[in-house]
Amino acid sequence: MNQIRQASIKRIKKDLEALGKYNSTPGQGITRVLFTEAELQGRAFIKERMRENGLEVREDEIGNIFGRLSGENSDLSPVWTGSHIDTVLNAGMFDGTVGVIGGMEALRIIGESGLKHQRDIAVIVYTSEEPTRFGLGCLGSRALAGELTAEDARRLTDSGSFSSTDERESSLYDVLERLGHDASQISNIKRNPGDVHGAVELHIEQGAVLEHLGMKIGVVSTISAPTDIKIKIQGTQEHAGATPMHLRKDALSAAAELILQLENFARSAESKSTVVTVGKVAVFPGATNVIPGEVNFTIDMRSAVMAEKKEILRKLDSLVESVSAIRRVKITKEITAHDAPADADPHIVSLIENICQENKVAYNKMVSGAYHDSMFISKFAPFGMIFVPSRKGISHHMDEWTDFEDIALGTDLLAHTLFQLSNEV
Ligand code: HGY
Ligand code: MN
Ligand code: MN
Repeated sequence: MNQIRQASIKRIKKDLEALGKYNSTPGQGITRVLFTEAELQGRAFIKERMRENGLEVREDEIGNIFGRLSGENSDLSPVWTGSHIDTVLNAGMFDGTVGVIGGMEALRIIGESGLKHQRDIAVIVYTSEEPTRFGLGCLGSRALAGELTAEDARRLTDSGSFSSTDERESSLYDVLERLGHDASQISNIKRNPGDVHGAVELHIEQGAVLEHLGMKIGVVSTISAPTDIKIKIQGTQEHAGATPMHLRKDALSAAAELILQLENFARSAESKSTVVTVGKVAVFPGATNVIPGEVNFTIDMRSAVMAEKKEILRKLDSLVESVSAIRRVKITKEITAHDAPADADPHIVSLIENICQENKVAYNKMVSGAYHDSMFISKFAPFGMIFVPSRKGISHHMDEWTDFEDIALGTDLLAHTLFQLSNEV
């Protein structure tokens, strides 16, 4: 890589390990849930590091943090990079943080190169990429895309078990106000096409394709998008022994039928990117000798092909109808997110590919099975994503691991891509 100095493995390792210390479940993976003590401390750490790296720091009304490296011509639309520092429960150290720490390092080596770049370049911590606290992901990038309003923020509530101040349920709106933000202004942070010249996110792959291919770099073609559904099944709570089988309205058996059929729908879909998971099931009353009267479960469906998600939703509707009729249970369905897959910008993809080729870095063009903030950034800016490998494909787990050398290589490619984008005038 000419001119721009190589990313420092040592600095990247130090920053990732330091950020990893802000954690509410030490010894059991890393948990940094949105706006809890641990995440607020992680935010403060990143802001401090941004300032130490000579970046101008600001935060918007939903808590997106911007660290800006000024270019020669700040009137031009900027170039963005960034990701998230919030986590799922008992997570690993690299999901999201690689894009924030790597983004900071990329801006640092661009700045230190002394090479002139026209457009400002910003590294961003997007608020709440994970749905952990409020049940909906990508809150900060969704708001930037104009798809999250102050009203939505009032409607989104947590279970009350995340705020250190009191145990009652809080809305995103309340929490933002308590942090000193003017949550009524959320709708004003919306960006429009043309406001951002291009955005590139560095992220771990969270799957095992790169490792399987023996490659260190992935170039994302499309981001699979989630469709999240809540299912409630109401049967009849009765005695497990005295109730004859033909009279039962067993909510859990009905749920089991739906869940297995959903798996078949995904297995028989055309695209390999179409997947379905039921990750949360709550059974009431949850006693050994009582027929479950009520079951609530969540469906997390993903695909790079919107038509396949729509087809599975159609099949689910007719399955719900038949299971509720045959088992005489009431089944209600609430779709809480139905996002469209996002295609990476062909120009940015070829920019990243050219830089890989010039530097003889083997790469794999691939679909991202996980969703990312770039999915919403794509609504107003052309985007690209660079993947680095996840060991054994493990992610959303304390054993998540990516070699620091691989992160530094991804950072070098990111720096060159951002630098070239910032000189497109
Ligand atoms: O679930 C996802 O794809 C992301 O990690 N939130
Ligand atoms: Mn994640
Ligand atoms: Mn992530």
